Amino acid sequence: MITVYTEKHKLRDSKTELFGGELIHPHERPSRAEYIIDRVREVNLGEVRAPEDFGMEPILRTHDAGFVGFLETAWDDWAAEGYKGEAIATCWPARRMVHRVPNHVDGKLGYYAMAAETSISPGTWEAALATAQVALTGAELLRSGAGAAFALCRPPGHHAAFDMFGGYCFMNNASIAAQYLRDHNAARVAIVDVDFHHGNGTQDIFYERDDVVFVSLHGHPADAFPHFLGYADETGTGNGIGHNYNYPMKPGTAFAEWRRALLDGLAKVQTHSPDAIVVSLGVDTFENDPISFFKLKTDDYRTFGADIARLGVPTLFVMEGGYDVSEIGINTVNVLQGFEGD
Ligand code: 5XA
Ligand code: ZN
Repeated sequence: MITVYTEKHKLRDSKTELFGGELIHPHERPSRAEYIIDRVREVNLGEVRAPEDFGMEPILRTHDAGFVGFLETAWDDWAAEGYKGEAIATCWPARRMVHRVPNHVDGKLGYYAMAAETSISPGTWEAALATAQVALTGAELLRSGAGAAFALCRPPGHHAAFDMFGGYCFMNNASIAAQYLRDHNAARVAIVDVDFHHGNGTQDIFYERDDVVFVSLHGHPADAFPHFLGYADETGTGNGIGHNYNYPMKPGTAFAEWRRALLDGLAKVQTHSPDAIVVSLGVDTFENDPISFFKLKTDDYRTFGADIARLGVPTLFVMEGGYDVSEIGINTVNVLQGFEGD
């Protein structure tokens, strides 16, 4: 399996995450991707390839132009105010307030943020743009006939909605890839999100559509971020009714129960006969993950990689979360090896 990777992810190296009322060293840090690429090389998973440049057009098929323009200039606009720290949203268009885009960067941050833990720092835009190109390059590999590919994306993407960032995510890499596949001869695409957290951004982007099916397994929103989306009764709207499947699960969920949900979700995917599958691959389901509450073990990742392979559909894996950094490489690559039957 080809891995698409660029060192440009290192440009996303924020110093602060708002966590438990403190500004801490972020869980989402460059070493995550380094452990993964090291493991890819260690097991000789396959060629490691640099991304091609697809420009902005395929990104703007998925995200609001005003939002993308905001991300592009947010750090410079913030720095121009003379602020000393990293850019963090501090006020929102909450209930019964007006949803208009303000001029001031403080207002724009609140307008476009869905969570406050994610600071914008120098290099964030460049890294987010580069990782969207990683996802697009992976999608192009599938379009040109590959049975599988791994887009080693960082920063992650699945919380980024049409016009919102947060949850460590800026642009929705998996959705951008899925849209690219739709625009290049895939009539139907399924996105299977196995990250611990609900893929609220992906759900948002495709909620009204019947050409992109979304399946997400995640910590129950009553107990887990993003808290305000991811319930089982969110099944789609308009043409999208019956194309969104959420599997929220409770604290302490172990692999047997998680896998039952996965197999049910994969059976749903099969009923839609997709031409391609995009897997939002987070490994923060791991038993020792510091911010999550499922109990998957290292060998379980191989098992469910094989489960996904049994669908027999071209599959693009797109990296999302996972914060037990020393184990992230082995857990991630176990999925890919399980898929390949190694
Ligand atoms: O998949 N999403 C994540 O791993 C980030 C969660 C951020 C929680 N504040
Ligand atoms: Zn996650």
